Amino acid sequence: MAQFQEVLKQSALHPKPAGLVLQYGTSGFRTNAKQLDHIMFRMGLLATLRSKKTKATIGVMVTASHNPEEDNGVKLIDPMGEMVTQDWEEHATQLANADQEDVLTVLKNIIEKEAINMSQEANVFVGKDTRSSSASLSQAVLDGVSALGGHSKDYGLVTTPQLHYMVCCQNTQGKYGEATVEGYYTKFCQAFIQLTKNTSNRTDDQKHLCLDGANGIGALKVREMESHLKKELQISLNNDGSKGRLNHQCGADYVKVQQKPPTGIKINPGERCCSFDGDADRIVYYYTDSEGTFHLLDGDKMATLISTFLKELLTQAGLDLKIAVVQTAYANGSSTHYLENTMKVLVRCTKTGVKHLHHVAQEFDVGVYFEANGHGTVLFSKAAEEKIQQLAEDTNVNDKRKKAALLLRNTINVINQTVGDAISDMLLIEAILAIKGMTIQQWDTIYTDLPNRQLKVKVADRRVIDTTDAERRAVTPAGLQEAIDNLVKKYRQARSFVRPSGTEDVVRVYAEADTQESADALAHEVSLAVYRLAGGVGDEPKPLH
Ligand code: G16
Repeated sequence: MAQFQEVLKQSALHPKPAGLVLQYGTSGFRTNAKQLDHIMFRMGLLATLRSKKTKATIGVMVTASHNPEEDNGVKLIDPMGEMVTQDWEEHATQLANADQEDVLTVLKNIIEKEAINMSQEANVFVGKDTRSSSASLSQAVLDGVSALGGHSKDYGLVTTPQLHYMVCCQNTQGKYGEATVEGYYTKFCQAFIQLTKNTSNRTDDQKHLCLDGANGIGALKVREMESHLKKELQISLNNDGSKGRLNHQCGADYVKVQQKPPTGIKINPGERCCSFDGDADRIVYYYTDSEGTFHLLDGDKMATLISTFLKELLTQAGLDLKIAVVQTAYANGSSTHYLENTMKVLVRCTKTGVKHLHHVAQEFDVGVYFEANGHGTVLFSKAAEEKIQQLAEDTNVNDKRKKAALLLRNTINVINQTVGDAISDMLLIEAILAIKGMTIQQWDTIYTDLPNRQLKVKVADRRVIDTTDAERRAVTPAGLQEAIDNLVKKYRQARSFVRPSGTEDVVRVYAEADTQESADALAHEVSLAVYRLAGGVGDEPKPLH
């Protein structure tokens, strides 16, 4: 076939470095940008096949999100805007690692296995973040699409959730919104303005938000969006990319892991602030109090605020819909305890990666899912949306129920249900705080986090660590889980687990306990156990204090 000849020809222009093996990780391939050209070309090929198979538009986002500037990566987006399915992740890994001369064979195997009709049209949307490597890497994706005769649309610089939104809009014939960045701003900002319009006593302080854009794409897009907010939200934008480096001592990951404010930002006591990550799919909030103490409100606090708000509205609306919160092992023990015991909400735990949380959240009428790192959103089942819509239009219900239904309807419209989205989450949180007349300090006191610490350990091959029970227990290497269990016993209210990262070449260590000193000591001791039992490289981990 002429198409295959073209693939062969083009593939030779995007050669794979000899011996390089990469796995499809937590959210696609991710490593130093210099090693990714062939991966991008091949993901262009794969997205074209996926489009032919699903008879729908597929998305390819070039970004390494929270990783350092010199890394890059790729995320594949399925027709409804969700992450690509797990069986296609396997195809992706095979295609990515095929030797140059085997690319066609692997491609043909996928075509045969998936019974793809090669005469079916294909359509692929491509987007990229602000990394300097993203321009040529996204061109490699476009080359892959055209080599197989697919159509593509290059959205250029967009946030990851914006591209998810575009794909969903395109495949639902505009029912979810218009597949343009303007359409995105219009949809979410209008819903925000509707939600906040009757919050009459909102002060200027409440309308003002300090934002750290991580020197990335989120900053550019917030600038673009500002006029749509009609001054109902006034954002002071810091780390907008004009000076600092992407994710360097700033951004949601830095703030969450380091538990301190980003550099390049002056925070007044009590001021409400938030940070986006490098591709604006994560957000965390924070403030400093009058004594200068830093307070972090992470994904768990957001999940709690949002689920409380939704539960109250559902009760007021008299709608019997099942709501659940989906978390990962990183969720602070206090948040799970509060949700289960005070809020009486069903809580489920999954492996790290929004792709896992998203699927579990789909099992409920209203599924609120958040990773502690600030990656999350809310999913409403079709039936739940219909019930809310019917009630909002019903002329025979009392004012209280009607008001709740209208608020719920606008809440649905402010949420990007395709994936966790820092911009949409920010608008949702700001609207909830405005409606509840709540300050960030009041939100913070809903429950008190258990002190915790996250560390990274470098090992020769992080795949020697295998986990079970939603990553809460290590199965290999031998003796590691036993060592962790013994260390945890030394501390009060303690918990710890380890897992190989799916986005960085490290093992992540998490520990929590009744005091910060204990959490730090436990995290360090568990890091040492990982270093010794899982083949640590470089210097032994040092104590934090
Ligand atoms: C990605 C995933 C998140 C995950 C994070 C860290 O985020 O989308 O679900 O929590 O990686 O994963 P890991 O601990 O496996 O490195 P992002 O924002 O970097 O795309």
